[in-house]
Amino acid sequence: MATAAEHQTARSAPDQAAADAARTAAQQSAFDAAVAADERIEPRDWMPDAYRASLVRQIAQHAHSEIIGMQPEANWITRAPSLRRKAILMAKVQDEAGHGLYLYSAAETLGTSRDELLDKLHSGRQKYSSIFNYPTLTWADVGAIGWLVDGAAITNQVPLCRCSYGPYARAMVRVCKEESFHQRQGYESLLALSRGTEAQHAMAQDAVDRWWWPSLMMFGPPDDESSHSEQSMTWKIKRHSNDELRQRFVDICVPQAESLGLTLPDPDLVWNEERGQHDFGAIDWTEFWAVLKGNGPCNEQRITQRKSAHDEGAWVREAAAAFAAKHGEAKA
Ligand code: BYC
Repeated sequence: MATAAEHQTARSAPDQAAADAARTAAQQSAFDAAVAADERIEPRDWMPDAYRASLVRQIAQHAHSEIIGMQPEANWITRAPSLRRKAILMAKVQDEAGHGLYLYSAAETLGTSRDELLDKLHSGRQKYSSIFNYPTLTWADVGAIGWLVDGAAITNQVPLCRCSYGPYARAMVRVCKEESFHQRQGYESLLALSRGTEAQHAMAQDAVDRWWWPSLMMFGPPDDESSHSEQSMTWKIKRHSNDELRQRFVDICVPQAESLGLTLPDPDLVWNEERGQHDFGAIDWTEFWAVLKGNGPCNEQRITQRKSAHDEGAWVREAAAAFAAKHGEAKA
């Protein structure tokens, strides 16, 4: 026979479940209302598990792109053609490390540690941008990356300054300011080459020929193949679709290429009077998916180098942890 206490428990369990369900429904409504009103969701606010997971996925991929993105450009630091160019390039590469730091910190506010994310990057369980799996063959590639890759990044990231998740949106404000400087230095460097000798002009054109299409792929798959866009736009993580941002980028680049005296490698690129936008040629999505699967020209090299940099930096992390422990003891 059940005791009085057992009766009490049996009675209260369904009540408890109903109370929990009502609380979750109220939290969900408050979250939906905040998103609809363009308010920011902050780390201590209630949020749906799927919203948190999608943010961690996107922020992690973004953070990984920043630190892997240091490699192709760092390749040219020792061979920059002047002290001025070297100083600018070093500052830019250092900025990218800083962007990684802001982004890993934003992911930490969602309860995911940097160690965990790096582990997923190193074991291939998380992605980084496809663009960084292409090689930097000449000095002009540094200019082309600044102009096109940072230009694409700005086009994609300015709307992220209005992302519904506060820490990510605030990190993006500073990142975008720095990316603007990066884009201009790339443009200026390419302009110098384009107006230089015939060989320098040809080098600039060759770099643009190689980086144009991969830059368009940075915006992600076409809308009808983008698995996350619709939900991310409902949550106001993303404000525009992949195709919308890609189109915006093409329209921005065409007049800039003209000013640079360089040609964009697309015979189908033409102004469409009716749409008020440029039409452009078909993107090779087979190449994009192959790069994502790990079969780009530099995938293996990038991850190998990243892992060895991580291993070689172990002593720094140990020293920092020992210092923090000692500092903590002294305070106590
Ligand atoms: N590369 O449903 P979708 C930079 C993945 S670097 C690799 O459209 P979403 C910089 C996507 O993750 C630029 N993967 O996804 C640094 C998803 O796979 P999972 C980095 C890509 O998230 C140094 C699947 O394809 N910027 O700034 O709605 C120097 C389906 O895609 C790519 C950012 O990361 C790609 N290009 O939209 C210079 C910005 N595209 O996760 C510059 C923040 C798609 O299901 N991120 N995938 O395994 C975003 O805005 C969005 O995540 C994306 C993709 C637009 C990239």
